Amino acid sequence: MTKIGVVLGSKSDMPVAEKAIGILREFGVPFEVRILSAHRCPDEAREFAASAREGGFSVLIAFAGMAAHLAGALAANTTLPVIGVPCKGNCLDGMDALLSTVMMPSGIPVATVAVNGGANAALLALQILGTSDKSIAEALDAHRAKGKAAVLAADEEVRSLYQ
Ligand code: RP5
Repeated sequence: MTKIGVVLGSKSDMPVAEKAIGILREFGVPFEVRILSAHRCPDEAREFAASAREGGFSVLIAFAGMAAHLAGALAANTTLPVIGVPCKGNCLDGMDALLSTVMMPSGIPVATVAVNGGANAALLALQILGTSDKSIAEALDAHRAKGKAAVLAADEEVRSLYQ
């Protein structure tokens, strides 16, 4: 089966990446985790992206904070779908990373999720794979059904508490 690439700009992005890794484990989809900075090791980041398709990857998820150029730098070197996750740093509430990730020039798209949106990044990657893999599509339907059941159970609880 095809793999998802989980690429972090720094080890310090791991708490956000773990949200994605948890989802990918839950779905049992193969993935690989790398730490490759667009700024501190640009040659290695470029080489990874340029060889990702032949390396068996179908989608890349990039986690980076501050001047978050990792998703864009990967996208510049592959036509695989790249999902960018802006990570909140110590200042500016993640707006720095959000704008750096989302404001890509025309021709080089990055599908950007919310600041610290690791779970949605994994789900979006799975949805991309689910366009051609029926078992992943069915697992996504089951995941949605679980989310719906949790909300309806919470609704039932508050209604009984506050009637
Ligand atoms: C970015 O700079 C990384 O993705 C990280 O979010 C941020 C800070 O990196 P460290 O100084 O913690 O390694 O490139």
